[in-house]
Amino acid sequence: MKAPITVSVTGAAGQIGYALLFRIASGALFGPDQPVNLRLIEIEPALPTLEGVVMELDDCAFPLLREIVPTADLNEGFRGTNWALLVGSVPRKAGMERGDLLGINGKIFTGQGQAIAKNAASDVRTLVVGNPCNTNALICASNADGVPKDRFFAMTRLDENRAKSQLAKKSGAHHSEVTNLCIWGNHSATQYPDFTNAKINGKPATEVISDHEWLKGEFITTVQQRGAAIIKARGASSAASAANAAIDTVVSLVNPTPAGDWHSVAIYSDGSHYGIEKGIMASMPIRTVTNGTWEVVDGVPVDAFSQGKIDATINELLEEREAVQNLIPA
Ligand code: NAX
Repeated sequence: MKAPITVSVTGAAGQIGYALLFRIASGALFGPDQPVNLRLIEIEPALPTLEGVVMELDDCAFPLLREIVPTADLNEGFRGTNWALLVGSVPRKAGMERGDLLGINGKIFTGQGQAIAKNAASDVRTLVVGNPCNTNALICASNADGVPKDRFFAMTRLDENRAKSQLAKKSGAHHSEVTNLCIWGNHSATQYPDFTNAKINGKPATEVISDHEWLKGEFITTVQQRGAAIIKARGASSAASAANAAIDTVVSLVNPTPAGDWHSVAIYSDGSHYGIEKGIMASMPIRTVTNGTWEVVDGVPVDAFSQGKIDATINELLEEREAVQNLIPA
């Protein structure tokens, strides 16, 4: 039997947590022969709810699930962790400005970054889901002294999956036939789902879909506004699809990317790709080489239309960084 992989999940008693934990425990991240430990982190008031989730995990008797540790203590929660999935954050409340939200959540991620650096396994990788996820991930990475920046990621995979689904519906293809879909920039309403390089059954999406006005307009806004549309329809924000995207992200980071394709995830920009400034967490096309190594796919054509959209979303990330400068050690 293989040694277990330890996965820490913050916000474990929340709605994404509820959709995520049972899939991790059943083997969705690392396959059917890989045992897992779960370290579940919540704030004190949510511990009773978390206890109920733990009871349900127990009651599944998952063959792959070894240890479950529910805790409000960050040192305990990140001890020995190989994968930290940072889902928990404070939702935006009425009257709260964007800057307030950045500041409140930013403080959570300084502490979590420090605790990861102090307690996690030497191969730890961290995926931030809690919003504003790009800038939270930047704060976390910047406060995790000694952990290489290329081990931090922020989730834009839900946006990629949403975009693939929209292109599939429009073209009549199956969503599995849509490839090379990159989300650029921020996981926010400025994100750019790049249809200009997407392929459907190996052909450019712009050839398969002749309605270019739709691609440049409704397609982009549908993907950008999908989260809001789900809140309107369901009365609650996306949870199962977000959990699914977190699983897809990890699976794509531990398995080599199929030849010629890429996947979307926000990574720490080192300033050497696509003119994107150093020191922000920006989504771009990534390919995984081996479990633990990935690279930016360079040379993806960026036309003038795309460049305008990428500039807008990168500018937003720079503004967000400016707003939390005090939480990023020099
Ligand atoms: P919930 O409000 O259901 O759950 C959040 C949980 O986090 C709560 O149980 C809360 O007690 C916990 N929490 C708060 N502060 C914490 C802290 N300091 N340490 C540990 N736990 C803490 O939200 P849910 O629907 O699960 O969404 C979680 C986050 O994901 C939100 O920030 C949300 O905006 C974000 N999302 C990100 C997406 C993405 O694509 N990157 C898409 C879905 C989702 O909107």
